[in-house]
Amino acid sequence: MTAGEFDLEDRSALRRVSGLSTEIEDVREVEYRQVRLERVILAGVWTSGTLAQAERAMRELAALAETAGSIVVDGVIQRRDSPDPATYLGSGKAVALRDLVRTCGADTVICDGELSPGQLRQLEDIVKVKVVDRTWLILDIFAQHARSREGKAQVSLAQMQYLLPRLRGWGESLSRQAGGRAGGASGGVGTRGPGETKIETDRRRIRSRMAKLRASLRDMDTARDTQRSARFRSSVASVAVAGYTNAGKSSLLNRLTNAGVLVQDALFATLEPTVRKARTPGGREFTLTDTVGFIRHLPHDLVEAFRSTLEEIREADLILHVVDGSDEAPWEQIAAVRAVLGDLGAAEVPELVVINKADIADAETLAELSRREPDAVTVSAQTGLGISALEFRVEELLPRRWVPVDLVIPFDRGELISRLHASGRVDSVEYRDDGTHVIGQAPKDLASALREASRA
Ligand SMILES: Nc1nc2c(ncn2[C@@H]2O[C@H](COP(=O)(O)OP(=O)(O)OP(=O)(O)O)[C@@H](O)[C@H]2O)c(=O)[nH]1
Ligand SMILES: [Mg+2]
Repeated sequence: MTAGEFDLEDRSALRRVSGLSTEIEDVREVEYRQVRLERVILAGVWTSGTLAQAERAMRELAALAETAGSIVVDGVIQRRDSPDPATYLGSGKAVALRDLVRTCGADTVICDGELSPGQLRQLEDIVKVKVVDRTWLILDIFAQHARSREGKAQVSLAQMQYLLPRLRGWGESLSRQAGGRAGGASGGVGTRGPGETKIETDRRRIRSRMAKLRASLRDMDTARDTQRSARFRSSVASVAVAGYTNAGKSSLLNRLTNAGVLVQDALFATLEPTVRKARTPGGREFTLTDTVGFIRHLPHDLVEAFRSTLEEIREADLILHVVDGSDEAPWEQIAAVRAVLGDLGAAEVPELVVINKADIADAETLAELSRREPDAVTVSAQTGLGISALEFRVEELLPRRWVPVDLVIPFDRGELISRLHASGRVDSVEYRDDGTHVIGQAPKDLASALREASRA
């Protein structure tokens, strides 16, 4: 059994139990819209773009729902200029949706998009089953998949941020208070309903929980900074593997490094960045980091929560932007990924587009992709096609923070020559009476160590 398979079992077991991280427990007591759904109906509003795009969005929503563990029984789209401010779908369509819910025996409706607290509540009042939105669905998948302490804390934080304005009754109590003031009645303790007091308490509890989470995340961040700067001092170049969810980032990392990272035909299989050492064909060492996948409209709270993890991408020397070549419209994924990269301040990092899944991709799509992305490399992480060409491209694109060395190193400092082989380049070696005469290129810190040794 590989480590990956073990992860997988672990994960399904988690899902059966509750699919929640312990950190969120106190929020659940208040109101937690779990997406531990059995039978769901998807609902979308098609406001712009082509029908094909609208349908793709719904298929993606279905894939997300399935990843969260639900069975999709049906899906409906309504064409509208904009979602209904009160009920998301128009009120007539909302009633039709209620009938569909009844007929199918569905227990949840998932709306494509991010709904306001009011929209969620009002639509729920009509369809009479739980209503959640795409944002919550993604947050839920992240909660199911988070495994490290940091990942769990990040997801909890994003979930609480999302829940805070959506606590049941929250809207009503606010308007009650405002109404009281407008009517000239004296505000104050006596005029507040008992419900509000409870909500205020819940809100305070969540806020203080969030503050604690933020503080512990800051600590973890400091620890990672230390690791990162250690890596930086060693002048090892870093490559981040980024891209749309399910594009094959982990598969590529495995192919390039034999890392054994969990690969799954599921969205957001990877949440924790995995760092592995790799080597270019020329023998240069670099680090390769697997990262969380992106998606259209990645919930903003999640991007914020994962910002520190995603910093790996911003500080990389090179981004391998993995694209699923077998997708119907991979260029839409490319655009979505670049939008998130821009959001993260990583737009300036050199990017190499890697078109993956060439083994199952449609020839026309591949041709269209190479037309749009002429510098892209086409590979299959599965079959190994194009991988060595990719490795050579990576070698070319890695920055050379090296300085030339031409020195005689005493024989008892042979380890320095080995380090030069590993992290620099050796052009010639000649054994002389006074030591090893080596000519090559070395990262700065190694170059100074070599210089010092040659003086001794
Ligand atoms: N046919 C084919 N399938 C591939 C290839 N690369 C990856 N896959 C499949 O695509 C699915 C997703 O692969 P992953 O490597 O988990 O993708 P990822 O980008 O890491 O996904 P997340 O971590 O969920 O964002 C898996 O079912 C893989 O087996 C490929 O080159 N060809
Ligand atoms: Mg992955």
